[in-house]
Order: sequence, then structure tokens, then C-alpha cells
Amino acid sequence: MRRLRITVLDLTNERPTRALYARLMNANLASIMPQVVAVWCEQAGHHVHFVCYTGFEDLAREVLVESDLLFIGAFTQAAHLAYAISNLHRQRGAVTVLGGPHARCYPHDAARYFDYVLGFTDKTVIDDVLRDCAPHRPIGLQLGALRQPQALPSVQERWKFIAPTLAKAPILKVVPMIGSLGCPYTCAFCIDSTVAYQPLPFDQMRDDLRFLLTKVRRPRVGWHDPNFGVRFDDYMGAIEDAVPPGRIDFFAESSLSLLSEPHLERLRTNGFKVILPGIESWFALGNKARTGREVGLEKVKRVAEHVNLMLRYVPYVQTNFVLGLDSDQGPEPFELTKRFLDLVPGAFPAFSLLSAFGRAAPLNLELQRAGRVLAFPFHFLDASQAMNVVPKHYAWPAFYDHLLDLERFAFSGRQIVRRLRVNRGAIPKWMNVARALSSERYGRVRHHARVRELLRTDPSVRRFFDGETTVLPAFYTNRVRRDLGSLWGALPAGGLHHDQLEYLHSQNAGALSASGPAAGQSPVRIQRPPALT
Ligand code: B12
Ligand code: SF4
Repeated sequence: MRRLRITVLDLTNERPTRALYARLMNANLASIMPQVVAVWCEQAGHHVHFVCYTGFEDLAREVLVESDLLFIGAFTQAAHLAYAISNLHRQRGAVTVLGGPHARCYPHDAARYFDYVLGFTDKTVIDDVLRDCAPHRPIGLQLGALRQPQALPSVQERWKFIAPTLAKAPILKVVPMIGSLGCPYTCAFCIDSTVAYQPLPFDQMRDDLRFLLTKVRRPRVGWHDPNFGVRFDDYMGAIEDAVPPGRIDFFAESSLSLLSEPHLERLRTNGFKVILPGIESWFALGNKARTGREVGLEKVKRVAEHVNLMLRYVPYVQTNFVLGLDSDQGPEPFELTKRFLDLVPGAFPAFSLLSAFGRAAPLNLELQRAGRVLAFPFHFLDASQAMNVVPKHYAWPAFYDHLLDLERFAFSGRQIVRRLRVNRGAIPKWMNVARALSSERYGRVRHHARVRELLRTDPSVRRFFDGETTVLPAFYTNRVRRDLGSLWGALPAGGLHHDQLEYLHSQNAGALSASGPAAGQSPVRIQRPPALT
């Protein structure tokens, strides 16, 4: 096999930016898999140029370097950027590959602009791509393993790609690690709701942590496990074996159901400084919050007590909510969240708008069948800028009124000061102030206020939101054009739009027997390139 010049690109941002918060944080949003792919490509004997794109890099010098093969890892919000970059690379003769959340959720759309679109990815899949490495146009090949990989390269093997990424983060530097894949829970909106839980080898976790201690004086590790701590004792045992108390700070996303007081005590002892529990809703998903059938105010009180307990053990807690679920109606869910924030002044709230990411979850098929999925361009599908699911119990103006009221409450001067007073430690205190004042928060509230205004004044916006037309209002087209800047011209023809009902259409046409994922977000079947069969 000839030695290929390979570029691996991890897109943590969907556009070039100069925002301060992005400068501070984007490198900490780096994904693990692009680093893994880079390791596997080098192991196969190829030359790798690795770039974690944070929005600040020089495109011509760093991103558009001459390559035989380009791998991009992208979230859906970065799909247009990825399509434009792929287009430019293809014009220069490269073969291009897309992997990551967008590829798993919208493989058919991505196949219009990439030669390969990967689902679950293991070393065999990457080796297949490397051996075939040929243009597949106009429609790319969809490849994937039948299940998640059993193991991933170690931190030591990934280090040459981790180190330059960390160097881009000026203050807080977080090393991405992972100890498990899939999840035992079945939250209907989630991409991992039908992917079996599977721990990765604990011995490797020990070795990774020991290695990290030789590289960084006081490391900070962000666990990318979909739900950290399912096999709690095994995890803690591995950490206790490898890390002297207090030598590494850990961040993790976990369910409240896994965060009992004895577990919190052990997490504190082992250096867990940031926990992101998913509360999601006051009227659904009680199993995740260990609140059983309790709903409404009862659940608020119970969860508030629990999160306040967490804050006694863990200095930084971000509580995640999903807004717009079918179980919500009227002002009550929003008022209850405000009540919760009053009861728990120390936690930072993060609000996601219910989003149907293509084939991500079986629920999306139902939503498409019910005609409730809107054709918002990918650029806005970051669970915040647009909600592409028509809410079951709200007219859009009322929904946006409630949303704005809640956001203005959560990020008001009063709440910022309350958080500042009760948070412990300089980093949690100032992190919360920065986040509440940053483009991340005020930018979002401003954007939602603008959308609310357009719903009142621009009939084309209201018709689009109500699903009466798929003609995109000028406001949205202009935003993508502005955000992509010089890359707007490289977005391939038709690349701004996608079939928001593709999952349903493919089911109706029986197309699944020919290509693509089997159902929901289950894995893409291996479809070997002709040259390899
Ligand atoms: C950990 C995590 C994070 C972390 C780390 C993010 C990161 N850069 O990896 C943090 C907390 C920072 C985060 C932030 C966000 N996240 Co997040 N996150 C997850 C989570 C819980 C796990 C993903 C993971 O790492 N799994 C482990 C990896 C190894 O497995 P995998 O993702 O299945 O990947 C497989 C394949 O896709 C493939 N693959 C993956 N990447 C690549 C790359 C290449 C090049 C190749 C070839 C293959 C490949 O190989 C893997 C092995 O088979 C998922 C939900 C879930 N339960 O999966 C959401 C999820 C990925 N996040 C999501 C979202 C929306 C966000 C945010 C936009 C939220 C927000 N509003 O801020 C931000 C965006 C961050 C950014 N700009 O990069 C969505 C993405 C939907 C989509 N289609 O884009 C998900 C799916 C949750 C959901 N709503 O269902 N997130
Ligand atoms: S939302 Fe979290 S707990 Fe629910 S299935 Fe997804 S990863 Fe698991």
C-alpha cells in the first residue's frame, strides 16, 4: 500500500470565530475519535497531519493542506463547514471521509459530499478505508462496524495529538478520556438509548492515568463516557489504584441515579470537581433521577435536595435540562425550573431544546411520521439555536416566551450573584460568571429574543416554524452565509438544505435493506468497498 498523506480534522466549532469564550474553551471540546483515527492511520504506516479546529486556525495553512485522504469528525452543527472543507479538498484531488455524530445521524445526506461516511468505527473499518482510498461519487460509501469497538488506543498513543490540542487552551486544559461506551438507560431522544453499555478495559484506564501523571503536573481529565460511573466500584477502584488522592481533577457527565451520597463521598475523595447530571424533565424520565413516579413540584424538591447534597461534595455542578418534551405543557415546567434554580443557587443550568438529529434515536421516526420535524439547516442544530421539533403542547410564540423568561431568570444578575456567593473555589465561581456573561449565554438569549421577534413580525418565519413551508427564511440563510465567511462559496450546491424526513422516507422505500443504518441509531452495517470483497 502506498504511504498516504492524511489530514485528520476535529471540528470543535462550526465557523471561524474570535470570541473570548471560544478561545478559552473550544480546545477542551476536542473529541477522542479523531485522535484515535490518527493513531490507527499512523499504525498503518501513513503520514498524518492532525488539526483540532477551534475556529481560530488559519484555514489555508492548517486545514487545506495538500492531502491524499481527509478524515473529518463533526457534530451536526459543523456539517456545513465540513461539507465546504470536503469540497475544497476533493477539488484538489483528495478522497474524504466523515465520522462522528453527524455521520451517525445523517449518513445519507453526508454521503452526497464525502467519499465515505462512517458509523461505528473500529480499526478494521479504518483499515478498509485506507486500503480502498478511492473516490466514491456522486454518492459516498457508508461503512461501519456492527458494534462499538472493544478497545481504543491508549492516552500514551494519542498523546502526540492531545498535546498540541491542549496547547491551544490558554488556562483550563482538559484531557479527554473514556471508560465506557453505550448506556443502560433508554431516554427516547438519545443517540445511545439503544446502544448496549460496554466498559472499556480497566487495566488500560489505570495505565492511561499513570501515564498522564508523568506528562502533566496536575492533570484535569474530562470523561466522555455517555453516562459515567455505571460500574461505579470498578471505575473508582481503577482510579484509586492509579492516582494518589488529589493528583488529578476529574469532570464527568452522570445520572442522578448513580450519585448517591456514598458515591459522592468517593467521588470527592478521588478528585471529581465537575459533575453534569441530566435532570431533563419534571414530568418524565424519573428513572434517571431516582425519583420514580414523582413528578412536578415533588420531583423539583427531591432533585433540589439531591443536587444541593452534590454541591457539598463536588464544587462545580451543571444541571442539564431538555425543553420542549411532549410531557411538558403550559407554564408549569418552566416555572418549576425557576423554582429549582431558587432552591439550588449553586448549580449552573444548561438548557437544550428538544432536537431530532436525523436517525439518532427511534423517537425521531415517530416525530417525522407525525410531521413534527422541521427543515432547519444543520448549522442551527446544536440543541440551542433552533428546535427542529414542533412542540406538542405549545404554539411557537408561547414556547419562546417561556424559554426567554426562564433564560433571563437563570442568567440574571441576581442569579449570577447568588451562584457567586455559594460556589466554593475560584474556578467554579468565576467559571460560572464567565459562562453567564459569555457569548455562550447572552449570545443565546439574544438569539432567542431575535427569533421571538421574527415570529411576530416576519410571516415567512412563522410559516416555516409551523411546518407550512420548507422555504428557508432569509434570516437563517444570511446567518449561515455570515458565519461561514470565506467558506460560504465552497458549500456545495444544495448543501445548505437536507431532507428532514429522510429517515421516514428511507423506511417507506425499504431502502434500509440496501444501505445505511438498520434502525434508529443502531450501527451502520459493514458495506465493504468493491475492491475488498
Ligand atoms: C461526551 C459528549 C460531549 C462532550 C465531548 C464532546 C466531544 N467533542 O466529543 C461535551 C460535554 C463537550 C459535549 C458537548 C456537546 N455536545 Co455532546 N455528547 C457527548 C456524548 C454524551 C458522548 C459522545 C462520545 O464521545 N461517545 C464516545 C464515542 C467513542 O462514541 P460515538 O460518539 O458513538 O462515536 C463512534 C462513531 O460515531 C465514530 N466516530 C466518532 N467520532 C469520529 C470521528 C472520526 C474522524 C471518525 C472517522 C469516526 C468517528 O467512532 C465512534 C466509535 O464507534 C453524546 C451522547 C451519547 N450518548 O453518545 C453527546 C452528543 C454527541 N452531543 C451532542 C451535542 C448536541 C453537543 C453540543 C452541541 C451540546 C451543546 N448545545 O453545547 C456540544 C457540542 C460540542 C462541540 N462543539 O464539540 C449530540 C450530537 C448530535 C449531533 N448529531 O450533532 C449528542 C449525540 C447528544 C444528543 N443530543 O443526542 N458532548
Ligand atoms: S441521555 Fe444519558 S442516560 Fe439517557 S440514554 Fe442517553 S446517555 Fe444514557
